Amino acid sequence: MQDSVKKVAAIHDLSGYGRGSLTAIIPILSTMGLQVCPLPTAVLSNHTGGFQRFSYVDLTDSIPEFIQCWKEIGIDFDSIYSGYLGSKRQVDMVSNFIDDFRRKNTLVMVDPVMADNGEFYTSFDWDYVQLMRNLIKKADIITPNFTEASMLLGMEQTPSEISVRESKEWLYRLGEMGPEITVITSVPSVSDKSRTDVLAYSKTSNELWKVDCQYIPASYPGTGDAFSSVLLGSLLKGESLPVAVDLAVQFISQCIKASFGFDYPKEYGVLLEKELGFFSTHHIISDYEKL
Ligand code: PXL
Repeated sequence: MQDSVKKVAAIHDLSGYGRGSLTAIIPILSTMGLQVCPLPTAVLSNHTGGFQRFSYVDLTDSIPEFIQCWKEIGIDFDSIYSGYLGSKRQVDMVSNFIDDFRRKNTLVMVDPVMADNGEFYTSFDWDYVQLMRNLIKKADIITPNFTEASMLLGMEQTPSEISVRESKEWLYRLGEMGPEITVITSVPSVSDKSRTDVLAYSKTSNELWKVDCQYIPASYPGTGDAFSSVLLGSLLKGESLPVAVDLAVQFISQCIKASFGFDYPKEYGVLLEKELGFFSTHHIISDYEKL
């Protein structure tokens, strides 16, 4: 018998400080009324974006036994959501996990976490991009940022701007690589250099959507994980794609606005805890448009 709370297998690292990966994903999805079942890929003292150093325990060798226990329990997941992986070997493990645990209605989201602002995160490289190209074939939905999207498309340099025609082409080409839905974040806006867009494409309905975001001159690590979590949670709760994207943009913008006025290091992350109440109030859909 199914229980009434949907379950998400969340395959990400646990970074003890900095409000990224599981420390953002768990509170967000839980507050949205979903059960998060974490499959930790690595344990870090803090994320790798901006601190002097970090400690790192790669959990690759523990994963097979971990998954075997889940198989023995017989857990049925409503969603499988992967992000920051702890080693290249883990990509195959995630791929097999999807094959083993996917059911008819399981929503598989792959966030190809590997780069931002035109650069790889520490310890990612072009071999990893190739592995991600294979993994996204199995995804229902992918959520690359602008840099990751350009890398998946094989561009050595991430462009600093993009026309509407080119961005549509990016979405179609990423769709051809496998996923049913492609969502690209942090796309530089054509019409207004002070804004960024989130673009979404659904292959079956052949529709393209855009939600634009006010630019705030600060980038906080972990907001990509928070964005994808709100998007996934909203889809699992039955929202349409444009509404789910819109809600994710609203939540992230609110988190950034709540944090920006305080003077503390950006690598500590947005003040997520102050904004989780967002999910207990009704939201007006603000700003999506068809491309
Ligand atoms: O937010 C992406 C992310 C996830 N996990 C770790 C990271 C980063 C980005 O820097 O370092 C460990």
